[in-house]
Amino acid sequence: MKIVIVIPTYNEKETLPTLIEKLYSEVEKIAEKFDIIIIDDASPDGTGLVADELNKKYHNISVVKRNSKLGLGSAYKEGFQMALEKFDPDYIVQMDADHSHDPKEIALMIDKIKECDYVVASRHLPGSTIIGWNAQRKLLHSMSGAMARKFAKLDNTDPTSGFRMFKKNVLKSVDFSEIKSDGFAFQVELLRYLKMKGLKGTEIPTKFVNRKEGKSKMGLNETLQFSKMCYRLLKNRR
Ligand SMILES: Nc1nc2c(ncn2[C@@H]2O[C@H](COP(=O)(O)OP(=O)(O)OP(=O)(O)O)[C@@H](O)[C@H]2O)c(=O)[nH]1
Ligand SMILES: [Mg+2]
Repeated sequence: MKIVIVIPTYNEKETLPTLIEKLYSEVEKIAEKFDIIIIDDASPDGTGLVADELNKKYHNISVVKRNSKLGLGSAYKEGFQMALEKFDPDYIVQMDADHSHDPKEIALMIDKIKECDYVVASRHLPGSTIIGWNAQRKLLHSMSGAMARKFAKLDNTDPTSGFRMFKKNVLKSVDFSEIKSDGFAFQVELLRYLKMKGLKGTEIPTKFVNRKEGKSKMGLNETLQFSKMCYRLLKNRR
C-alpha cells in the first residue's frame, strides 16, 4: 500500500525536522511505500532549505517552493494534484507541520478508510482531547465549526480539522478550480464539495496538541476569508 503525506509549511523550521522523524518511525511500519510532499510558501525563516536538507537524509521528500504566501488551501490544491500525478498512491494524508497532529493516528485512519471514502480526525468525539488552547482559541474554534455546519450544511463534528485521509479516487474526482477558498476556509469548502458529490466520510477521535514552537498563521485575514466563504455558500454562489 502506498501513502503520500502532504504538509503545507510557512515558517516551520523548528517543527518540521522532528515531525518528519516521527512520520518515518510511524508510517514505515504500515505502508510499503510512502512519500512526503512539502509545499512551502517562501517561508522567511528558511523552512524550504530545512526541507531540502531533510530530503538529503530521507530521500522521499518532494519540496515545492512557491514564490510567495499563497495560502493553506492553495498549497493543498497543488500538493494533492502533485500527489496524484507523481505518485499515484492508494491514500493521501493531509496534516499540519506543527505537531498538533500525531503521526500515530495515520494507522487508525487506514483501518477506518476501508469502510468509506475519507476520514477526518475530529477533536469532538468521545476519546478526543484538545491540549493547550486558551479561551479565545476555543471560542474561535467553536464559532467556526458552528458556522461551517450551518452555512456549508455539514454534519461533521469537526469541519475545520486539518488532519484527514482520502482515497486516491476521491481526490481524483475533485475539480479543484471549483473550490474557491485558498486559505483555511478550503478545509470546509472541500468537505462540502465531497458531500455534494455524495461521497461518505467518517471520523476518528484525535489528540490535538496546540503548537509549542513557531507561530500560528490563523489570524484576522483568515477569519474574514472564512466569513466570506460562509456568505458565498449562503447565497449559493460558488
Ligand atoms: N504553504 C503554506 N502553508 C501554510 C500557510 N498558512 C499556514 N500554513 C501551514 O498550514 C499548517 C496550519 O497552520 P497553523 O498556523 O498551524 O494553523 P492552525 O493550526 O489553525 O493554528 P494554531 O492552532 O494556532 O496552530 C501549518 O503547517 C502551517 O505552516 C500558507 O499560506 N502557505
Ligand atoms: Mg497549528
